[in-house]
Amino acid sequence: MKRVLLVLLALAIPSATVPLGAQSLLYRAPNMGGTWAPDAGVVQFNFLHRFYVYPGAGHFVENHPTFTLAAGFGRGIAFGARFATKSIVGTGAGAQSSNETEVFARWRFFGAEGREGFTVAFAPAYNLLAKSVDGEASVDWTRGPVTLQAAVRGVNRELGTPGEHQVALAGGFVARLTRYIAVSGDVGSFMAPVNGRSAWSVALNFLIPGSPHTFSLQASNATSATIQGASIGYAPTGSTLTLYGFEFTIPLHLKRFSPWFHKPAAVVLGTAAGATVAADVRMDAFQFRGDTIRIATGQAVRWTNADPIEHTVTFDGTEPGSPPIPHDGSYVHRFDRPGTFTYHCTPHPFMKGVVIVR
Ligand SMILES: [Cu+2]
Repeated sequence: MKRVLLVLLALAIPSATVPLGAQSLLYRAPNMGGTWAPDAGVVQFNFLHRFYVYPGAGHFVENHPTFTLAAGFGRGIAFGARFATKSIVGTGAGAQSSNETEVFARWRFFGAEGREGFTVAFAPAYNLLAKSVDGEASVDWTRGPVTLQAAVRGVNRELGTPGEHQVALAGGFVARLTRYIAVSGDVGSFMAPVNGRSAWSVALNFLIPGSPHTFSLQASNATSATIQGASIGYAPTGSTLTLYGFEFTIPLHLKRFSPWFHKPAAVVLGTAAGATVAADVRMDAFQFRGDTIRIATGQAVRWTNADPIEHTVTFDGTEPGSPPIPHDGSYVHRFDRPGTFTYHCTPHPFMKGVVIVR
């Protein structure tokens, strides 16, 4: 039993490390760009949603979402965009809109997200609302359960001000309490402070077991996750104004979508072992079509799965059954003794059939 547990543990560890190439929130504080670059062939979609509840009887809720979409091209290079629909970066002088869009590239030229030691990345960006060339240099340092992060940000035209050059500094940390839960926080500020409005955040982060997804619950005073948005708070430092929210990270492996474009090769499971295939049974719309089949001893039956999900042929007696049969796959089985062989589908036990062998 102990040995079984050890084997299970050994299997669990690699799966827990899956999100490392996928901007895990267990390795990045909420307002930090970090050093992540999706692996080649992976599109990363992050949904950050923060909201502010106005005090008073109305409890009016103001929403501040930021969508991040980035594609990995290998060698630590990613291209992406952020779109924030209600950014305070878009208020004040020079603002036409609260819709803030930032396009960026990131080159992680040293280390890897979540690896022990230092990781370094550079991210040039362009903020379309501010018409500003921005950039961020990020360093992460990981040792065991702790990751420390630092960033230097340059902004060519700061929005919400007369559009001056700006430099911001930011720092954050992540502490992993377990393999699945971490706490994180950060603070960042423009260095020629505008109303002293530094940005801060704290978060409780979760890896969703058995998935590549991470989720966080956050409090912050920043209204967008762009280089500019993550460097400025919604209210002067020292005020109690706090936005609450969450972030969800979704890596999409493009090869998962290949069935959209390529018909997968038909899989044939089992073997007739030289016998004649005397009957065909289609698995279609969660039914075995031809639910009673009559064959002679030494003949074989072929089941073909026409459904887009997997089915099995699992005998109720001692006759060996099939592994999961994929879409368009088939399973062939030879019956060497006479009898009545009832069977069902393991994932869908209401699917039933009979083979009568004379
Ligand atoms: Cu089934």
